[in-house]
Amino acid sequence: METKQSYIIVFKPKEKRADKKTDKQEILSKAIKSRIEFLDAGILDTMPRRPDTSKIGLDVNEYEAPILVVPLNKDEVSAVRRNPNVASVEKDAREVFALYTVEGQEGVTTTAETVPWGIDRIRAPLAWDLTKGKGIKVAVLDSGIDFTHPDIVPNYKGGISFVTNETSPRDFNRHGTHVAGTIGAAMNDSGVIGVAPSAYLYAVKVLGANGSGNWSWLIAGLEWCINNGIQVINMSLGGSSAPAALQTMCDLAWNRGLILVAAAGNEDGSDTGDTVGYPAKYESVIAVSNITNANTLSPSSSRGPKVELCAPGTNVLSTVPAGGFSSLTGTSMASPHVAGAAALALSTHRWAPDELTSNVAIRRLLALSADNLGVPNRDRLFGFGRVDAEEAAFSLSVPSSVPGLP
Ligand SMILES: [Ca+2]
Ligand SMILES: [Ca+2]
Repeated sequence: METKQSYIIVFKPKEKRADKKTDKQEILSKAIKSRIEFLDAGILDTMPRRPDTSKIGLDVNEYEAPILVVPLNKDEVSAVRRNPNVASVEKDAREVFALYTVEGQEGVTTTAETVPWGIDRIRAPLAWDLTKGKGIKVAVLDSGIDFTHPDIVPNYKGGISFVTNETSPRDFNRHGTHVAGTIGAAMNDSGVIGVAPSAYLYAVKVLGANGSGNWSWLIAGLEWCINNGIQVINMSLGGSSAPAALQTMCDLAWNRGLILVAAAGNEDGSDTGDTVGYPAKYESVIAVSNITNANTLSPSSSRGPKVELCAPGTNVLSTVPAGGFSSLTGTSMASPHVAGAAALALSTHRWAPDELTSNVAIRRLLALSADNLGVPNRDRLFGFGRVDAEEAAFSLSVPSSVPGLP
């Protein structure tokens, strides 16, 4: 039997299809002259097992993002590519990676509750009198979260896994738990404290135990966020290239009002080059670079014109599974500082008029309140500057436009 591989098919919007009447699953089975069994990505949480998309199809059923993930052989790929209803056919691949580089200090013990240096540096504690982010829904698209960790338990509100063979959103790596702790480790007299210590945390597992994931899992995870009332998405992950389908889904989430924050990548590069990866590079996503305790760019951080903000990402202390704590380094550790700041800003503005509470407004607030580093104004190392959680939370006005931002 000819080997099949998983492909991601994006269909043209229904009004632009040659065949406007026929459903996309139907269009596909006509094109390849066989039937494929599909699972609906939106009802996966009721399934006992995760789908293996090398064997079974996955239907991402969004009107603005009609996507199927299906196992196809070479002839079938050619047939689908020729179909006038189809916008793109791209190989799914396990090319999404957790973006931490240096192995930091493991097994750190905290004697009293500790405020990690990055939380202080972005001035989050100064916002806590006014808000701790309670009720703001933040999704960690990652390797899962250890929801039994004492610093996570108070804020964990649920999750889902899109990883084949890993039904539970529990973290079997440690990356996701570390990222979650930076966003929202609880204020509970022990362990550490996150940027938004009362934010609601959701584990959307799109990376397996080894820290890598398929593009299709990330796409399905984004759809879950759109349909489950998530307000802020943190993606401490990515790759150096990505299928167009990922942009389709990020853009849809942004257009539905979600704030998307992602690690710029750990590709270093020259200060004039562009090494920002995907999804960070999309216009719909806030790309975050990694600074050290000395407010310099980490040598390992990606840089480029799409870097929007920078945040502490070097020797970041946070939670790891089994009730532990570790220091890790990478843009993976920087991104959740910005996601947490977004949660605080959303929280303080929640009763304000729409022009202050939309994702567009919060994004502008984060950029304008950032503390400049490097040369004046936006640059390709630090973006608009180091995120300032206090100022973003307290700002009362948002300009009608910011150059370079939506
Ligand atoms: Ca704590
Ligand atoms: Ca600057």
